[in-house]
Amino acid sequence: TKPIILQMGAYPEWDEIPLNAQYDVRRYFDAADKDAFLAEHGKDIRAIATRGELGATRAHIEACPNLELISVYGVGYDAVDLQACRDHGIKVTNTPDVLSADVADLAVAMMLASSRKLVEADAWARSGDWEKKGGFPLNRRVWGRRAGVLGLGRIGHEIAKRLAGFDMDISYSGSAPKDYGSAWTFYKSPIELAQNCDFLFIACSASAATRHIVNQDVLNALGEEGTVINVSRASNIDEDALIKSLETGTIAGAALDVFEGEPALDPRFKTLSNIVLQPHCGSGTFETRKAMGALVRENLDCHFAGRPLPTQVEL
Ligand code: 8YV
Repeated sequence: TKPIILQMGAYPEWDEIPLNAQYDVRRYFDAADKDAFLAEHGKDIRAIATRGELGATRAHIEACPNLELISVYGVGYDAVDLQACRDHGIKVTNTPDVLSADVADLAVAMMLASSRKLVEADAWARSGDWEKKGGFPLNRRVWGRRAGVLGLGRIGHEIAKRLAGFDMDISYSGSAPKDYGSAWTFYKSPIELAQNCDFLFIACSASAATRHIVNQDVLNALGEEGTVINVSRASNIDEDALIKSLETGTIAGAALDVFEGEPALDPRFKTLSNIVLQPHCGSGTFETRKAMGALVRENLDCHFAGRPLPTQVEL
């Protein structure tokens, strides 16, 4: 008999097919009455397959008394209640590394789009403004300017490597300096980092400790020439302070792939002109999503075969 797993959100067809071949999958996201569904299936569930943004709450976890593992499709596992996992001895896996380069590519694209006004320039050419009004208004250069990376982990390192190709002056912040044998400057505090950069990339993993790490003080330190680029989690920025800073010109702009309450955005984001919006698609390439799906299954398969988990999260 196949192990019974609870699936929290939809996966692409190329993941659904092998997952359903290997496991008896109970589709939580299809259930009309979620509580009744959990009450009926909870005791049979041995693993949860979820997505980064969906995670699993304490209520989900405690509704499954025979749960052993939560396999997350995503590097970020902040939406999983880790304390509940510790309390009940449940293992957690994620999908690190396979997505870092794609997320870094998007972060750099967002910097370019924001500074060189790609979206507006496309509209200028498309709408006929070019013929009617003449050349597109000038914008700010990217190369040679100062970049700060908050969180030089796997994704942050990929971002910094790419920015080096733009001859940027690169600094970073995090819990401790990293030894990459490079000339990148370490600043202990996010405020110092913001004071010393034009483009502030947020690439740290999200936890209670990093909640609103980019607050009003950090935005003030970034200043009116500065742009925030967030490819991590919305909780790493005080969104209200960010919106006010964009409205008043305290900072120059923002490029965001993540939002509080996504996919429903704070409506103020939709009216701001100094902002680039992305619908949480940093890892959204066929190549990476296939690798993520494969890793979700590999962790499940290893668990049920009694083999070491390839990418277990330390709890
Ligand atoms: C995914 C992510 O969009 O890896 C993460 O933490 O947020 C993204 O890669 C998401 O987890 C897919 O559901």
